[in-house]
Amino acid sequence: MESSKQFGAHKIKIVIIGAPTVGKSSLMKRFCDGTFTFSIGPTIGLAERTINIRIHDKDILLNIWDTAGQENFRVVNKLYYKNTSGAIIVFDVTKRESFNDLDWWIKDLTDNAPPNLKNFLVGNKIDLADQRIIPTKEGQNFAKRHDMEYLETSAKEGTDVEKLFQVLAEKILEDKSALSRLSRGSDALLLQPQPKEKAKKCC
Ligand SMILES: Nc1nc2c(ncn2[C@@H]2O[C@H](COP(=O)(O)OP(=O)(O)O)[C@@H](O)[C@H]2O)c(=O)[nH]1
Ligand SMILES: [Mg+2]
Repeated sequence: MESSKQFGAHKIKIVIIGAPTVGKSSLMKRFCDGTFTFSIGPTIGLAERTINIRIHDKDILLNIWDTAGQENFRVVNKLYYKNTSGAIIVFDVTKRESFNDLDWWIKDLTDNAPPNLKNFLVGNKIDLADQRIIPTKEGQNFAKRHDMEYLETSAKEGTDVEKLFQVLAEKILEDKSALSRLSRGSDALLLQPQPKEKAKKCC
């Protein structure tokens, strides 16, 4: 009997966390819709989107969770992190406080998410070059200390946003322990293949 795995698409859950206004929703919107809005606001937190991407000829459903304003009160609950395979931890390169907040977010992730995640540290808003406070090297060093990948993005210009989601999904798929979680968790269903023309569309 042929395995249904051959015909299904893996669903991978990732979460986006970080201080308010660093651009979490904007990164998700840029990736899912290819657009940018100057004021998104916490009330229109995008909650959860699923997008079909292809990695090494495999259809992958990337399920992305965005906070809906609860980060203002630092009360992201366990459900948010449940069955996640990776996290994007965002700071704003023009705001020192958002960089200082990273320790809190990493602790929240470690305390509440499954172990062995693939994580990316992201310095967003690099289009605001003249307002930059956090140098690339500082971001890189922080990421290295916490065993994370590092990338700088602009949700406004679209710089490296696609790369961020794509590479994170690739790293998750490469990791055997993350993959075993995929086939165990309730978020890790093997789904029917998506039609090709639907690739890169949120549902
Ligand atoms: N210049 C610039 N502004 C951005 C960027 N990303 C987000 N913003 C703006 O920063 C504000 C907060 O963005 P939002 O995505 O709501 O942040 P969140 O609270 O982390 O979800 C909004 O006014 C966005 O338009 C970026 O890359 N560059
Ligand atoms: Mg938001």
